[in-house]
Amino acid sequence: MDDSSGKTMGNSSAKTMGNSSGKCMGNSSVKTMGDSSGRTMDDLEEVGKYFEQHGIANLEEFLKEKLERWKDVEIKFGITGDSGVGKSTFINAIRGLKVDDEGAAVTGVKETTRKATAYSHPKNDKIKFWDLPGIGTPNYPDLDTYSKKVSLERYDTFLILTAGRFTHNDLQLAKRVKEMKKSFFFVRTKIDQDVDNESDKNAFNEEATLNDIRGDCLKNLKRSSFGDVAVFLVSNRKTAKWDFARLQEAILDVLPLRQKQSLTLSLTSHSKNILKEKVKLLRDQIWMVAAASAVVGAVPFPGFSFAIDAILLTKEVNLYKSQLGLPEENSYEFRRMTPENQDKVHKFCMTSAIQTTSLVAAYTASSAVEETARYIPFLGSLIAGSISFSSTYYFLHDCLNELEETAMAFLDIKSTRVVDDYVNKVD
Ligand SMILES: Nc1nc2c(ncn2[C@@H]2O[C@H](COP(=O)(O)OP(=O)(O)O)[C@@H](O)[C@H]2O)c(=O)[nH]1
Ligand SMILES: [Mg+2]
Repeated sequence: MDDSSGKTMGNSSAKTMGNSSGKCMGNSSVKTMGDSSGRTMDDLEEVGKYFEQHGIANLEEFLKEKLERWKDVEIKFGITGDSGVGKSTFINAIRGLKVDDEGAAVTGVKETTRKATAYSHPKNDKIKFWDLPGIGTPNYPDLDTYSKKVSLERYDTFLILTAGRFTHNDLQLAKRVKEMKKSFFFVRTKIDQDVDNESDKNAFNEEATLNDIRGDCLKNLKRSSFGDVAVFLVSNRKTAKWDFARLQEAILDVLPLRQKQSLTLSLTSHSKNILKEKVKLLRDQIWMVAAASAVVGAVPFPGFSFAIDAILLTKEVNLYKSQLGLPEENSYEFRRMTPENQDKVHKFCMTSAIQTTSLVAAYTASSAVEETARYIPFLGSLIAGSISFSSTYYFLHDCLNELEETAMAFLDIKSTRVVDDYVNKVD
């Protein structure tokens, strides 16, 4: 891990130490999650060049392909730690799977000598979580053998898991990873069990318990000169609590921009920070969707003064809903939303081309053409100046804003429910 990622991890952890829910997890990672405007400029220039060379022909295809490109970025995670610490369960949790879901990693199996196994992310098979053997297992007498056998250099980021103290071998491994200038994270699992065990005591104080565990881990790491790193206290069973979401955010922070984008859009939103990050990425691509849609605008719809690619827009709005974790209409989760939020989701339920066009039509009167004018140098006045482009652009902006608000409210309900369930159990 390089210095900057170490600092990010250290800072964010210090601020949120002992907090017990996703709600209190601080804003630090939003700031450090990187600015994607550089990416937008790169994309704009690339599209501009294409437009210059090829004109409008095939621009729509080109943009659509670009919109899908995040799925092609590969990321490999090495998940290591002794048998039974919760590697397989963690992999399932970060993939958003329950242990009995199809394709979930098998958990609770005693294995001492085994090979590395890869699990793909369910939303993106380019993202792989490699369940690595713990370095202490008999097949790997020393670090060199281990590094060679599991091919350490193949992975982008490592997670070193323990359910107690980090072993000498864990720490050796972290040092090696650091030498390779790769990032790693120390993760202490099964926090729910620790809290449960302590909760029987009269003087139970969750924050004090967490501080004790964290303090103990840090002491353990300090002895091996890992003074300023963070330890993430997680429960793979209660991902809405403690540091699980913050760990996801910290992982995003250390990835290069493209990988970060890819992983962000593949993750389940366990926290508002991740949700915000998703919205930012989706917002950054609105101009591409609007341009692709406007290119189609050759044949206007009867009764409308503009033409759009309704299928593309419907797909984009559905992507917003699924990315932001909004439930399908009529699902059990949907019925648990407030009527106002249900209405907001329903408003953007576009089942026919004419319905989509009508929704977008409401934005044709928008006078804020100035904002979209900044795309003219790249997309040309033909597209960027068109009524189809600006209407679609503003329509998607508003749609994303409203869905974001709804998703935030929905996330609140969900995390309150998790905390309530937990409190009821502890009581
Ligand atoms: N309470 C609790 N149990 C966990 C957690 N993580 C894993 N487990 C349980 O610990 C056992 C071993 O987990 P597993 O993922 O198979 O460990 P692995 O050998 O490192 O892959 C299983 O029974 C899991 O259900 C956790 O965070 N909290
Ligand atoms: Mg396992």
